[in-house]
Amino acid sequence: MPEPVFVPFEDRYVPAGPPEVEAARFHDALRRRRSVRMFSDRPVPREAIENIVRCACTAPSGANKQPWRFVAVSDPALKHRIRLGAEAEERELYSRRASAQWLADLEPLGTDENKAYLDVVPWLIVVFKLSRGDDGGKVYYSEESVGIATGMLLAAAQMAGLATLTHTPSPMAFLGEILGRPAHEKPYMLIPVGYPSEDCTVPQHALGRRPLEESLIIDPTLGAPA
Ligand code: IYR
Repeated sequence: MPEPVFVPFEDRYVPAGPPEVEAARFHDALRRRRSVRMFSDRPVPREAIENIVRCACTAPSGANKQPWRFVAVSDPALKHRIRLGAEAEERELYSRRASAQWLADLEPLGTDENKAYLDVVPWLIVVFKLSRGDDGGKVYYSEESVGIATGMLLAAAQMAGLATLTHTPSPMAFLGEILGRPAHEKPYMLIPVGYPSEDCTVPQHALGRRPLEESLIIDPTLGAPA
């Protein structure tokens, strides 16, 4: 076993302000993220997608195995095949698979099996979770690792002024087939990335967040959140 090597932690990110101010600033950007289903066809440079995925790849992962793959699609024919695959699964979901309760919970979102935005949006990022390393080696906490990376991807797109959607047509095997991915890559999420259309609307239902005290319990000795 090689000895672990430690190096000084020198390249630290030092923001201009104190943590409460910096976190509030970040929150002001993140709280305006919306799941968008009405996209513009306005192009997004490939370099923007590369930098957003770079951000995602900074995520921590079990034993630093980085058990993810991001496949970015801009080709119209490929996007269309993905749309057809997604719509086929969503048709099944809305007509058969979803319980009455699920359909009732979706009603305020106004979603249905029509996914026309998959043709319109300039980029689709398909996130895959690796069940094994590319060398066949083990990966650890891959669900958590890919979840964190995906969250960072959504935040990076938001900070770049771009909108996203966390789309999970289920089952997603069609994505691996269309994109010719190997068996150890499991489709995790389909994320359209682009600008919202001029006439974009978002469901009011999804705008609110619970009051902080319903999501955060602070050590009672410190009192209620401000
Ligand atoms: N995947 C479907 C249904 C759907 C499910 C949930 I949970 C949502 O929060 C939104 C949609 C679709 O995309 O229409």
